[in-house]
This record gives sequence, C-alpha cells and structure tokens, in this order.
Amino acid sequence: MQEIETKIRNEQDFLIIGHISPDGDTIGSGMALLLALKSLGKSAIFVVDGKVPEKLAFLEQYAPIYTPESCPKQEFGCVIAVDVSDKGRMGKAQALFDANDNTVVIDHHGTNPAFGAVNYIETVGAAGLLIYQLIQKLQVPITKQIADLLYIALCTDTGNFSYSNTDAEILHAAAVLREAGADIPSIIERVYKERRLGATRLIGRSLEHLRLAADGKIALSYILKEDFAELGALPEDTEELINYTREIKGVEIAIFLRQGDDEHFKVSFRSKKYADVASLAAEFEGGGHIHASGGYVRQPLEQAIERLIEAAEKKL
Ligand SMILES: [Mn+2]
Repeated sequence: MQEIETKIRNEQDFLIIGHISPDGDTIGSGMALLLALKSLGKSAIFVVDGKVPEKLAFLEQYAPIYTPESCPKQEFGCVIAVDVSDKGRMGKAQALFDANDNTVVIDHHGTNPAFGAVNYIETVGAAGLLIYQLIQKLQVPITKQIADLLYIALCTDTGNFSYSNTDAEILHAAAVLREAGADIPSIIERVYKERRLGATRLIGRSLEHLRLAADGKIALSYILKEDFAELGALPEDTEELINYTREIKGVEIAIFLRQGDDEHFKVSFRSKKYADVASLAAEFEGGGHIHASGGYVRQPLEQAIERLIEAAEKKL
C-alpha cells in the first residue's frame, strides 16, 4: 500500500484498466480511483473492454468510460489494473498495460499472480474496499460521487451485503460512504429493483426451460440466442437468471446455459451447501469458486444438458 501511495504521489498521468464483462466492482472501483486521482490534480483515463451494463450506464455522467478502441491516447506515466484477476481479463486493454513498465495491480482475487510491477492484492470482499482504503490513505475527500461509486463496488460484489464475504470491515466502509452521501435508495433502485421489459420476459422464458434432475437436487435452465431477439432482451439480462433455479427448495446444484452467437453455450454453476462446482466447471473449460463458477460447452443443447447433468450428479 505504501509503495502504491508513493507511486501515485509521484506520477502525473494515469491509465486505469478494469476487467472484461465489466461489473459494478471493476467500474465503481476504477472510476472512484479516477476521481480521486483527478482531485489530486493528476490526469487519468478509465478503460474497459466491453459494454457497460445498462443498469450502470448512469455512471458515465460521473466521468467518461473508454474502450481500448476509443481511448484518446496510448502512452501513460503509470497504468493501474483494478479488480483484474489475471492479465487476460483485461481483454484488448491488455495491450495498453503491456506497453508500459510502470504498472500497478490492485485486486482482491486470491488467485492473482501479481502481474504488476507493484501489486496490492488482498483477498477481501471487493476491490472497492482496497480503493476505499487507498483513497483514505491519500487523504482524498470522499465526495458524493466517489461515495456512490465505492458503494456500488461493495454492494455488487457482496450480493448487496448478503454473501459470506460481507464482513465488519466492508459494512464499516459502507457506513462511511453513506455518511459521505452515497445515495443508497437510488443505487439499489437502479441496480437491483429495476429491469427492462425484455429482461423481465427473459425470466419467464428461462423458467419455461426449467429442468430438474437427481430427485430435484439439480436444476437447470437455459436461454437460446433467438430468445434475445424475440423478447427484446440482451445477453447481460441473463446474469441473475440462475438464482431462480438455485433458490428452488431442495436444489443443491443450479446450472444455467446461455447460447452465444457462435452456437456454443456459456455455462454458470451455483451450489448451495456442499457441492464443489469449481471442480465441476473445471470439466467444462472453466473454473471459479466452490459455490459459484462458470465454463463452456460446445455441443448441441440436448447433448450439452445430458453431459452437464451427468457430471453434476457426481458432485452430489
Ligand atoms: Mn471484484
């Protein structure tokens, strides 16, 4: 932390990079850091490879979010990756990172190989907590905008302060952010309590596709690529769909398939109590945590389902 603080004080011109398929933690943390750097009189640009989820698009009022393609310049004094668990997770932004020797990694994934010249990696609930600590160390005042951004980072990575990573430290940070003006009701309304009509219809479609196996201990559902166009939904609208299957009483393993443009399926796994879905995902070109993981299946739907259920049964 001390090393990063010194670096930030000494450098003038920063690039901040988030991870692909950007979520509330990478966007909230990255933009909060950007605003903090600006308030120290530095120049900074935030880049992510991928579309900002619609429910977070309002944050673009706080500062511009660039893609690797739209990034207005290529050279920076220092590059900081935030919430990026390995180099490949920067997508096309990795080229901007690799072009610079003066790199910093700030991340909360225990698996991070420490790929920066300087690394600040701690396995806490959200990268937002590390940025919060850094901002406090830098004695940057927490404005209402910084508070909103960090609150979004903390709440999205803790399942709105409900997962087991919700510790006292995170709740304390959330309290300080609230005091600093974080508009919790409006954040929660946008992030958790509002969805487009197409996304709502998609919930219905995924429930129509529900299948149960292993005496109701395995629940599976899917969305096909034609469902998106038919219902006016977007791939990002599938993110929460696995929860409906996971929440069915008696289910231990939930599986969700989303068909991509190339016909292949991106698969998500969740387990409730004991099943190890990290090792399950490893059988499907993926990985993750014991209770939440993901991978790919490159087979027609029915074959994919059969293989997935067979593999899942072995984890019960
Ligand atoms: Mn994160």
